[in-house]
Amino acid sequence: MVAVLGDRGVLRLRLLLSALKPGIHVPRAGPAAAFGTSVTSAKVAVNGVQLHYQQTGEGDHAVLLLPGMLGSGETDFGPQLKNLNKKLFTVVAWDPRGYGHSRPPDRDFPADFFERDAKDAVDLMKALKFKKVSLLGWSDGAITALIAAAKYPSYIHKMVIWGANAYVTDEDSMIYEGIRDVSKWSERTRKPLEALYGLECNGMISAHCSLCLLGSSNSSASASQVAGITGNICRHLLPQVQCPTLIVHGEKDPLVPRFHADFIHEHVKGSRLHLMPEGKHNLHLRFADEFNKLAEDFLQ
Ligand code: TYC
Ligand code: MN
Repeated sequence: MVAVLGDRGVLRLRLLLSALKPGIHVPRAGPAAAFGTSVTSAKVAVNGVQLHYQQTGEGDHAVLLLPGMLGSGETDFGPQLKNLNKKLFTVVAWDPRGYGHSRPPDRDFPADFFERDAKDAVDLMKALKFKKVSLLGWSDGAITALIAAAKYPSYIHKMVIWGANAYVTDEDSMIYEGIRDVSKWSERTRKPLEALYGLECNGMISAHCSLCLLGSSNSSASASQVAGITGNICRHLLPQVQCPTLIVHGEKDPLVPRFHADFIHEHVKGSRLHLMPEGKHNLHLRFADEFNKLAEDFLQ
């Protein structure tokens, strides 16, 4: 794993692991929380599971925040729940099934897990009675957002995505192999995930990796067969996206090379690409104010 990466790979891995550390925890709304700034937390039955979400703001414009692999609203979107404009937006951050507080059930990774997440996300917002929503998706959440926008175009208003890859190359596979073994992660990165998921997180990351490592010579044949189209995640769906789309890319992202953002930009009609020269994978946490302003301006 780490040995496979070489020096440059080890450096990127280290950068990645620092990017994976959880964001700011948003406290649950207490009875004394000031009106208009509180973050509420609830569960609703969607497609046979209890999906957990956090909600804040009272604006007319509904925005769904979609977290990354193993992520949840509270670990991935602290600064967005806290600071996105609450007069303009009603912000919902969801925990996909099997992640965060949307458990049980334990997470599984069928071949179509991104499509399943996309349907769950849309059906969650419909269950909450939103007529139309915008999406802010990070990494796996950005892939989910792309699929949702392609498959349910009439329901999606606008979309901001960052850290997505629509397909997998050998370079991606090498990066991915490097993060697969959780026991090699730093304690600081490993502990919060183990606190949330126990030792399950090993199996979860491994299962997620098996399905996404389709371009890798190390990937098992069965994983490629399960997912059907070698190396593809959602590239075939990009031409179907109809909503205004902003792609943000951190030029120092150690996990997702620039060509992925360029590819999505090229294949999503009318999309805009915004580069953040100092941004890494977690640019919305590290440069939260800049990111929030960018997203707010685009959504309006
Ligand atoms: N999509 C993963 C996430 O949600 C991160 C990741 C990106 C992993 C690219 C591997 O090749 C990869 N955190
Ligand atoms: Mn919690």
